[in-house]
Amino acid sequence: MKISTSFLFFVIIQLLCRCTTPDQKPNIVFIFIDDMGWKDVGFMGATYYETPNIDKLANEGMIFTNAYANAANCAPTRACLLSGQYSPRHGLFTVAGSDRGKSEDRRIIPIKNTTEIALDKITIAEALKPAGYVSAAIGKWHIGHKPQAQGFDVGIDRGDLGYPYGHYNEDSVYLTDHLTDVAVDFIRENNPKETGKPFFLYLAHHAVHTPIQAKEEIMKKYENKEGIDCHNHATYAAMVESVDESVRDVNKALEELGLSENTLVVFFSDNGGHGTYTCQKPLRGGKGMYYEGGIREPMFAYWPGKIKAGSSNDVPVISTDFYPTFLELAGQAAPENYPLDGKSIVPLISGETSFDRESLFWHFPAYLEAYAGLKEESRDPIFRTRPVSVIRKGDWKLLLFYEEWMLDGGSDQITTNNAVELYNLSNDISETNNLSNKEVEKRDELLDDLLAWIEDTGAQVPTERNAEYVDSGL
Ligand SMILES: [Ca+2]
Repeated sequence: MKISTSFLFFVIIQLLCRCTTPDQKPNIVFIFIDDMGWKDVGFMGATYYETPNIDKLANEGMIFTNAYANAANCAPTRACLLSGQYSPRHGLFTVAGSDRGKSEDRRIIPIKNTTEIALDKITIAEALKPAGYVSAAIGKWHIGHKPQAQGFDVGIDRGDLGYPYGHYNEDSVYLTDHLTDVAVDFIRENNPKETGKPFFLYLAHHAVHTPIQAKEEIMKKYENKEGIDCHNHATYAAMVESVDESVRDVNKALEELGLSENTLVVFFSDNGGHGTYTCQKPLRGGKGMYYEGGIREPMFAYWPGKIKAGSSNDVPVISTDFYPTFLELAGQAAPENYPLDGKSIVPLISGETSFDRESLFWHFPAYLEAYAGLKEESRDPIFRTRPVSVIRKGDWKLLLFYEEWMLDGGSDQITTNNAVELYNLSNDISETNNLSNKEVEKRDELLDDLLAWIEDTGAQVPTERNAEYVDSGL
């Protein structure tokens, strides 16, 4: 076998790194994009959107093809990720009120939403503190009490930088660039080689969330480029490209400081892409829906020398997994008497291809009104979703809709009340073939597991009929 000189060099460097920094805990850089869909990046197959820097890191790390957000919209996914808990435990189910849309269109009374993580929750920043980490939350927070009240040493959101709304401040500085600069400054000022302390950087961009605003000079390129299917919005594409530049600049800072070999970089998004501007075909739906397009996310993990370059993993993972993952990397035990719903993915990034976990769950006892785009992909044209709980077990996915379940006879009428949808994702990733009346055994198995989980977590479920509802004949 011929061993190349570059490989030998790589091995020597690895050995040197290990010899010189035996106790160095890894830095963690979590790059969190807002509303970026599964297919919105090159490494997931996009060709209209250009993300060469993101793709480079993805292809030199491990791509996760079945990575899920805990929810189909912003705040609950963030709350789950930062608290390490599924939404029934913290009550943050949605953004603002759970009763969106018109009352006359809602058959059932949704569960009241909480808009902030309680201070007695132990966030990942609080849990990492005993391991000596300096933590920064830069960018979108969205879950109440400031990051500094939840264990972060640094917390800077757009309000602090002069962006009351939108992606430009009054000096015409673009928010994605601004947040990147703040993140790079944090890395430089907290270089572990100087401070002796590892860092956890939670860089949560406001891009590519509405309002869709981008930098003129990038936009021009896309205006002259032919779109493909629903990937054709020049401004949106330019927002995506600014995110790509951010990843480039953050990684460049790590390289310049010689930190790459001791830093895990994770790239992730909080929910599916906005149906008005993009789509995730072949996945069904987008932001706000509990079909795959609303919750499956682009994700990679990059760590040169530790994570095998060019690898991919199709094991289902979910945003609550990051908390125990980061704790394991930090060599820090989980907080006592504090349930964590995720599972460390360290074995997966280390090369294992299976995972001892049966199922993933979602609970969304709320309404999200429809908006332009993808209306034909939701269950009905009025709402992106109605109150629903979801389980994915193996290749199977079941959605339980509470209006029909609670008001139309529940399990007694299950074959006719349309309360349950069952899909086999292995041959129906687009969720077009509802098998709930064909694969009855599988349906009942998943339904039993889902109901048991609802009971275990004490999840509140909607039960009360809405007296203001008017049957529109849908
Ligand atoms: Ca979002």
